[in-house]
Amino acid sequence: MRESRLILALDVYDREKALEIAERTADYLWAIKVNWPLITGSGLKIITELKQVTGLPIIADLKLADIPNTNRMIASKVFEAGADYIIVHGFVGRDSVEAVMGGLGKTIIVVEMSHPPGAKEFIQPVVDKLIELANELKPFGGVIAPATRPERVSYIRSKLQEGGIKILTPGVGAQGGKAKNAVKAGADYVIVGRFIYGSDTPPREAARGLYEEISEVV
Ligand code: OMP
Repeated sequence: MRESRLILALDVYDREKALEIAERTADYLWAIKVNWPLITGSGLKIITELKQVTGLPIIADLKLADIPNTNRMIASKVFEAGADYIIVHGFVGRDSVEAVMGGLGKTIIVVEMSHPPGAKEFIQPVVDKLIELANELKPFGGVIAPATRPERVSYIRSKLQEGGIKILTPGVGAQGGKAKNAVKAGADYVIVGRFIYGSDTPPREAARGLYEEISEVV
């Protein structure tokens, strides 16, 4: 089986539900992304449990956007819990991102967001600066770019220097983006939540369908 490029966005509150969805879909995933809904609903220990149960990399999507000391303090506990990656906002500045990069795991920087029209309001005008920051701060886990706008993924890909900076794209399914189009535009990974755990199709089948769709174009 080809290595997966699918990341499950596990945005539920409940521990048992999260573990069940993770177990059922794990065969078709590269990683699991945990966000505030699950951390506030089930506690930080859910990161440790998900890692033990699935053996997959865990991305903590905290979108950290604070002063360096606070970013560092939060990241340290989250890496200790077993997270392999943490998502941070770049717009707060280089020092705040570097504070997270000094930790145990890897950092993923938000370069452009998926939601219309909010993403266009403040972040899109500074995307070039955020790409510049990403190019300067490597090595790290990657950048976030919008699957809802594949043309922006292509643009971001064209501006990122060669050398292993991965692009992770949310916005497939519930937000209207297509996995295939994001990958064709240059995404390395596709992040999907509700389309997997919140539709009529059982989560394992939905994950398998996305895995196969992505495999057709890579
Ligand atoms: P679904 O819309 O249910 O597939 O979930 C998308 C996931 O990706 C959620 O966890 C969002 O918080 C996250 N996300 C976005 O949807 N848009 C972004 O611009 C950035 C992220 C993210 O950083 O993962």
